[in-house]
Order: sequence, then structure tokens, then C-alpha cells
Amino acid sequence: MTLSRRTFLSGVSTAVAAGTLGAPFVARAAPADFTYKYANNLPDTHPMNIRAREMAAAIRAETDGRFDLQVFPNNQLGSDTDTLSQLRSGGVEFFTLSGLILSTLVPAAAINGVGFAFPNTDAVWKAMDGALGAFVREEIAKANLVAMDKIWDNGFRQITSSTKPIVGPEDLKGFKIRVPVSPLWTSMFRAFEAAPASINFNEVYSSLQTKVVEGQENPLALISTAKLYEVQVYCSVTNHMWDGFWFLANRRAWEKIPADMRAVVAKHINAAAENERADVAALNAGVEKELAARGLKFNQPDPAPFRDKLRKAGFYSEWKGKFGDKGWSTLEAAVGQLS
Ligand code: X2X
Repeated sequence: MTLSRRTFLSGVSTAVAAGTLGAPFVARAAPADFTYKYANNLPDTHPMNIRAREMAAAIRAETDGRFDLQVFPNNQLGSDTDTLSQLRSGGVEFFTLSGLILSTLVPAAAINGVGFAFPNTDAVWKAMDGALGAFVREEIAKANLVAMDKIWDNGFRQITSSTKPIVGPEDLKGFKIRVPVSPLWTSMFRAFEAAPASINFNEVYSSLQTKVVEGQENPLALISTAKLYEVQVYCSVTNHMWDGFWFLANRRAWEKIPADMRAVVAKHINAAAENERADVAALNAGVEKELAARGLKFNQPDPAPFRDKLRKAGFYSEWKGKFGDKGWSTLEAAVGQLS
């Protein structure tokens, strides 16, 4: 049966006018035309999920209930690696994923994670809302996924540890650090002569708690909302890379949505991304005091020796080769010369 909402509503008013409307009929909302799943790896309390729920409500309202976006936080549907497969097969319609993890499928998507590339968040948005982001989205499209225009913020990443503060690059020598599942992350921490272990985020807390690894690296907003401070002692504010989440759709599922409704969905997703960026910036700027009060010991290392170490290890020239001339020159046009 394809009863459109308009038909349904006019049916309701006719029934009301005739005084024949039964109570169960009033209480039951019409089923949505589209019920899509959106999965992510972040805690329920992170701005990503707060804004996502708000966005789902706005989409429901503007589509008159025809589009029902269900939010699944916290890797409820599986690890990032699993969820990426589900997104590709259509088991999940939407997924936010770090470009660096997506790079296992779309190599160019790791480009924003090059060590110490961005000086600040303004430079990030200029690049990611500009030519660099457009370049990456084109590459994502070739893999049959759709990336919404606005990338969501994770933030500049900081290193935490249960054993020692990271003051200079020499402290990373032999350091057992969890990194997300991504060649760029592994390569960068190998260049520091650390011992990186690739572990999905849903296992990070327990791997720190059981000391499978000594440390990990993530933005303060996430160290706070994922309560990593409970199982870590030190936090070294290295700002060693900027990381963001592409809001991805399965192409078939996306194209099934009628064009006018698709525009409404995209509008609310991109608006939520902008709000989430502002929330994360505020959280990253303000949460250090709260984390310090919870016992995390902070230090602010000089980034220069870390960069020198990467340069000497050949990290920049290696990744320049991997990303290729087009990608690298687009990155350097945004942030200046890197190698
Ligand atoms: O896995 C991580 O560390 C996280 C949550 O920051 C990413 O998604 C890259």
C-alpha cells in the first residue's frame, strides 16, 4: 500500500470532521517512508551525538515524519572496521568516520592527518570547506560512498599515558601507544620510533585499563567524554594532528531518497556539523581545567623537535609520494610547505 502522507492527513481531517475517528487511529503515527540508520563511534554525551539527535528531530519535523533517522552512538552496531563494511553493503545507511580510518578504502582521505600540518582550527575549516575537502570528497565518491559537504570535528589530538609524560620525541621511543586502524597513524608513530598498536576505538578504554598499551592519543573533548582520564595519568598537549569525521552515506540508499527530501536531509546534517564544530571547539578549549581537577597531569611540549624528528625520519617525503602531487600540492596550498 502506498498511502502518501497527504492522503493520510486528508483522510484524518475527513474522519475528524465526520466524528468517526477512533482513538487507536489517532495515537498511531504513520510509518516513515525512510528509516535509516546512522552509526558512529563516539559516546552519547559527545557533541556529535547531541547534535545528531537534534538533527534527526529537525529532519523528522521538516519531512513530516517521512524520514526517520535513527542514531546509534558508541559503536553499538560494531567497531569502525565492521561499520565501514556495513556502510558499503547497505546494512547501515550513514556513518561518521575519521578520514584516516576511511583511508583503508580511500587513501587520499588521510591527508588532513599529516603530522603538524594545520596551525589552528581556522586553517582547518578553510582547507576542509575549500579545495582540500573537495579533493577528498571526490576521491570518496569514486569508492561509491557519498560524503556530505561539511566534515565534523574531532579535533587536534593529544597524547595520554599511564606511565610518563611525553615531553620530547625521545619519550616516544618504544612507547606502547594505541593508534586507530590506519596506515598513516602507524607510520607516524613508527617514525617517532614508538610501538604503535592498531586498535578500534571500542576497545581503547579496556586496552588502557588492562595496560595492553601505555597510552593513546585523542582530542581533549573525547578524553573527557569517553572518560579516558579514569585509566590515564598524563596528558601531553602535542596537537600532533587534526582529525575530523566525514559524514558518509551508502550511495544506493542516498539516491533512493527523492531529490527534494535529500536536500532537506543534507541541509540538516551540514547544519549539525557546523554546530558540532562550535561545541567541540568550546569543549576542547575549556575542558583542560576539568580534566586536571580529575587528576590528569598536563604538560605542553614544544612541537618543533617532534616535527624535526618526523622530517628526519622521512615521514613527509614518504607521504608526499603516497598522496601524489595533486593531493600534496592542495594540502601545501592550504598550510604552506611541509617538506
Ligand atoms: O578512534 C579514535 O581514536 C577516534 C574516536 O578519535 C577516531 O574515530 C579516529
